[in-house]
Amino acid sequence: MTMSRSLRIAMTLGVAVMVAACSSTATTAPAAKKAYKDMTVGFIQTGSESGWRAANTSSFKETATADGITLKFYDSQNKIENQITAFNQYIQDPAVNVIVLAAVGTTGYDDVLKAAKAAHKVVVIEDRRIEADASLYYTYIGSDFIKEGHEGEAAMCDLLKGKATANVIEIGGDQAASAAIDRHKGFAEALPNCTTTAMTVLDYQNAPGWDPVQGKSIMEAFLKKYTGKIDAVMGHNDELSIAAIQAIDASGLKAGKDVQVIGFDATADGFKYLINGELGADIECNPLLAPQVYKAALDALNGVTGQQAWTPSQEGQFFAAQGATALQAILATRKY
Ligand code: GYE
Repeated sequence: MTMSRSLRIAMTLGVAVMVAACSSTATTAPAAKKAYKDMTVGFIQTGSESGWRAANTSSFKETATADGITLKFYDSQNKIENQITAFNQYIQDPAVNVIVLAAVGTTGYDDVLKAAKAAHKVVVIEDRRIEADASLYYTYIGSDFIKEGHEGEAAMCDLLKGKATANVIEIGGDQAASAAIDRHKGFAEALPNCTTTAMTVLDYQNAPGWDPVQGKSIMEAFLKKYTGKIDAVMGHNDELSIAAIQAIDASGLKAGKDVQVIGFDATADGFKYLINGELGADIECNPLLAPQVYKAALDALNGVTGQQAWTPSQEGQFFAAQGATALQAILATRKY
C-alpha cells in the first residue's frame, strides 16, 4: 500500500512540529545550585603586618576548612605589584571560581578586575575599600574607617577632658591603605566636634607597611622634636599605638598619664594595654569577615543579584575607664 507523497510530507512536518514544540517548552533543567564544596577561592591577602591581619587570615582558613571550601592563599607581602601577579595567576587558574582581595592600596586594580570579570571569576573585596567601579566586583565587605576616625576623635576628646588645648601626634599606617587614609580623614574632620578641648594634630607620619619598628622610631623622633609639647597620640592600629607607648615610656614620660594614647583594631595586645591603663581607648575593627565573604561569593555563583555594593562591619569601642576586671572578662570572650 503506497502512501501519497503529500501525506508523507504532512506527517514528517507533523513530527517536526511536535519535536520543536517539545524542545521549546522543555525548559532546560535549572543549573544545580552551587554549594561551598564547589567553591575554589583564590584569596589575595595583604600580608602579615599585624595581629588584626593574623586574625583575618585565620578567619578565612578556618571557615574554609569548616565549610569544605578549597582555599588558595596568597601573602602579598604588602606589595600591590604582588597582588596584581596573584590576580593574574588566579584568573588563569581554571579551578578558581572566586577571587577575594584584601587590598594593600586603593588604586591600580581596574585592569585585573576587568580581566577577572571577562573570565567569569566572582570577585569579592574584603576589609579595605578600593577606588574601582562597583560593577567590577560582586560586593565589598569591610569597615567604615572614616566612622572609626570619628569614634577615635570622640574617645580622644574624652581622655583630654580638663585640658583647654592639646597637641596630638598621629602615627599612620601604610599611606596607600584605605584604612589609614580614612581613619586619618575621619579623625581630622571630627576635631571641631570636641567642645571641651581644642585639639591640634601637631604632626603626622606614616609607617610603611604598618611596621611598628618604624612606628617607634617615628615616635622617638617626634618626642625629641616636640619635647614637652605632646599631649596625645593616635596610632592607626594597636601595634603602632603600642610602639608609641614604648617610646613614650622610654623617654621618661608615662603613657596614659602624661600622654594619652588611642588605637584601632582592639586585638588581644590592645586589650593588654587598655587593662594596664597605658592605652586610653581602642576602636574595634572586626577581622572575622570570612563567613560573610564566602556567603556572598556563593550567592554570586548561584546568580543572586541585587546585592549591596558595601556591607559595613559591625564594631564597638573599648576604654581603659571600663576597668581591668570588666576588660579582662570581655577579653576572655574574644577570638583574637
Ligand atoms: O587596622 C591593621 C591592618 O585593614 C583594618 O590593616 C585593616 C588594618 C588594621 O594592618 O592592623
